[in-house]
Amino acid sequence: QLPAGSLQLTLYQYKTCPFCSKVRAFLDYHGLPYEIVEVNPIMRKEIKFSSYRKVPILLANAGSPLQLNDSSVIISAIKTYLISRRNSLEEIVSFYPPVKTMTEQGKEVLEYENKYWLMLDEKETKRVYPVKEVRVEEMKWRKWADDWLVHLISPNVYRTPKEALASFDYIVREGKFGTLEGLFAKYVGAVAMFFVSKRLKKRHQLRDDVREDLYEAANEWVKAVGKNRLFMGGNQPNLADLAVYGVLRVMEGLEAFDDMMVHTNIQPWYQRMEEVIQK
Ligand SMILES: N[C@@H](CCC(=O)N[C@@H](CS)C(=O)NCC(=O)O)C(=O)O
Repeated sequence: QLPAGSLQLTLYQYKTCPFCSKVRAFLDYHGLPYEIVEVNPIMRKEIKFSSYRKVPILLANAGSPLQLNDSSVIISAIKTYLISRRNSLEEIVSFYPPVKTMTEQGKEVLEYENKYWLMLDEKETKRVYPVKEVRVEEMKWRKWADDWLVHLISPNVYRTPKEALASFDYIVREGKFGTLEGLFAKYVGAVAMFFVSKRLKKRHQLRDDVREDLYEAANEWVKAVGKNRLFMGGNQPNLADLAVYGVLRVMEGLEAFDDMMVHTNIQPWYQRMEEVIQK
């Protein structure tokens, strides 16, 4: 583990963004201190310094300043750095190069190679992943959190006009908005996202009742963890536990979250996650 104070971290985020929440869950669980810069989602002045236009962005200083983009790259790179001090953080980050790819919709996007892979040597791998299967499983479910679970959020939290308004009320309350801006964002945002969420529902082929997909996902996760361990990582969460928890957490306080707690088996695992992260 790191000697205290040797990694200076600044997280640029929207508080209610699932990718940012995932990074916070990871940093909090590992006891890494960091500063937060809440980004105003309308002007995004705070991240004008960056050519990468999304959040989260993590500025890391382990001797020299370095910008890390993409939640899964951030998590894999820092985790690698915590386990193995063979390479500088800069070298580790270079193992996750951005590549241009096409989405199914024909849109050009940046993806990061190897983003679920920790850059460990044989000895470190044995220590962290005593059997190969747990490494494969962790990667599979981290990817599932990014590629499936996150897509269930918008259709669920903007499902009805009332829910869309409640969601935006929460986003504005938690986020960084000017007074007028916030009022504007709340009503215009809620109406816009109500319609956008219908499009997202179609794009990701969710069922008509989007709750069904959310419940199924939650139960699928609980089933994957199984009855014989507290977390997917065993007695302690692994990166998949942290990812799933980080994503689901952004729905806290909203109807979709309460419904999920009532109608699925996820609560005991979720509470265990809350406990280990608060510690
Ligand atoms: N793959 C990225 C996705 C990040 C992302 O989509 N962030 C959203 C906020 S939830 C964003 O910044 N969107 C602004 C934009 O796309 O212009 C990650 O895992 O960090």
